[in-house]
Amino acid sequence: MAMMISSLWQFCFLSLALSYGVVELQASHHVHDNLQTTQLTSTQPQAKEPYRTGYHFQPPKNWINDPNGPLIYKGIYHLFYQYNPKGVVWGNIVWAHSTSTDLVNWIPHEAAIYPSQPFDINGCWSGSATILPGGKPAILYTGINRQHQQVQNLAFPKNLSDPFLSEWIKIPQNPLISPTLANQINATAFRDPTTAWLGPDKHWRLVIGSLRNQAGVAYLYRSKDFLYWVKAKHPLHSQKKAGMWECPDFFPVLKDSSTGVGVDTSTYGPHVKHVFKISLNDTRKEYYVIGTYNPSKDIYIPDEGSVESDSGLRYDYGKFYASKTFFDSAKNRRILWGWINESSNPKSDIRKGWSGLQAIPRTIVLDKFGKQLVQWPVVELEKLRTTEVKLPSIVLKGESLREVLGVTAAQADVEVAFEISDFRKAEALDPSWINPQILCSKKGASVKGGLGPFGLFALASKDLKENTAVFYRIFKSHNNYNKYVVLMCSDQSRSSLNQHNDKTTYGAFVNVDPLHEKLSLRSLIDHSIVESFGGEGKACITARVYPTLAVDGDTHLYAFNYGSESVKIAGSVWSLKTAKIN
Ligand code: DQQ
Repeated sequence: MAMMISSLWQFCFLSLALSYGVVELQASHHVHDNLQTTQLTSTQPQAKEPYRTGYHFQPPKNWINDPNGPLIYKGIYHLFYQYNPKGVVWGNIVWAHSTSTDLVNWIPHEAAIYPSQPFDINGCWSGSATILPGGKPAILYTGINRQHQQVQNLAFPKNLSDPFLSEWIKIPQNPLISPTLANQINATAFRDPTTAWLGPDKHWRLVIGSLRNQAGVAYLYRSKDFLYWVKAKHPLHSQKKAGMWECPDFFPVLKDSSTGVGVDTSTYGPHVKHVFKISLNDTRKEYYVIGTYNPSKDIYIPDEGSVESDSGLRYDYGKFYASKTFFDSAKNRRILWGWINESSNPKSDIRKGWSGLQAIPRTIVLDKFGKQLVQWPVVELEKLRTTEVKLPSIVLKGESLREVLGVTAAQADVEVAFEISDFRKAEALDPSWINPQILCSKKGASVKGGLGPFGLFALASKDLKENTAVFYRIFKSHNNYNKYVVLMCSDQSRSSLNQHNDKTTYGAFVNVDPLHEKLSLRSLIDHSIVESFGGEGKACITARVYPTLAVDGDTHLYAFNYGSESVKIAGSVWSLKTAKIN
């Protein structure tokens, strides 16, 4: 039953402490040869392990990374993912497999694709699913062959009447696409085929990520029959000095986003734009561009100003990598999956027995101005909501803090909006502050301002010694004083008393006009994850944290305003049930 909590708001003032510096670690799948078969001796999941999540996708134990080949078949959602069956660090990679009817609760199956043939004996790496005309699913994936070359292989379900698609057969013609001397493709940088799409000539196309002379490259291949693939003369896209492009994704989005509907990958025409996304191996960041695709000529042109470099758009400005979308034909929506990797070292991963999770699947559409994408957790997640604590509209005075009581603060869904009525105290944005992450690191949650910081202390200990702060600051634009720039930050510097983790602070500018719009914030809090959606999904930041005090029942949630100007806050917080996952 919903519970009014105005009486439950607790009020106090806080004195502010120092800001913290940035520590940027490259947390990714490094190769630890000596640890690849190291796992807990117990076959059971670590039931009491405090960092296990309640509703994020993860197997009971071991290493996971990229989401692979998501699809829907006969009403069942399938998620495959990179998995090490023998250990807690990356290695021995297979396609593990789980299914769901609601994208929230998942049941495990045997690995769908695992090394067994000369063309994938050293690993079954990432790839995608394509639903062929007639509804038959096909999986294209990268195999690491005997010579340690990256080649592209095809597999089909063994039994199409099995909605769980439990067994997959690799076709005897594999590998279908190989690096050769003639095509001058780097054999150790040629991977992660996309979902294929049909062009107007009824020929299939797909893209494979690569590296050529330090440039990131998305090689385009065409095929009449899905078996014999020919490399196109020109890549679909490339970028100088970008380094290896992993896990490319290429898909259409409707220009008119008002219905929230998505479209099949083989859709083109004047009513759609095309999104091209890459995962940058060198920085472990993802960027996407929005542009126009001419399927007759296979030319893709990003819109003016749409770049896949440092100033480019990202799905998520925190921990989120190797992502992939698929078209959910049952509900006409495009869904995005992404891998959240750990911020801890292999030693602690071995201790906890697992490493890596998938972010909550998100619907993804073009924003109404056509300049960026907007993401939102799939609506099915809301069925985990239990107790609702309504936050009636109240004014958070400057330098104040209020606790939200009556929810399970370690496992919650927060939806709030902030309103500002007086903008005079907004600080001017220095023209040199172009990098939001650096700005958030300089101006962490404890640095007082005019308009902001205001937001949430999630996964907080009672005394706030530990907290993951998700907040906004509003600046006056330096070139137009009637305009305001909204900065969203996720400050992990105090997320844990344990000093051995990556506590990088993340940041993003959010394209919201706070003069005329409410500034919303949704945060999915799940023990060791805070996945936040700012400006109704215009900027997302995922934090991976390991509190030592703010664990389970000792976890607290606060709303705060450390700016000198008051802000209004209103919304709801729900306790979330635990999903049945694997
Ligand atoms: N992970 C896979 C590769 C991909 C990388 C190997 C991205 O196929 O390029 O596990 O995280």
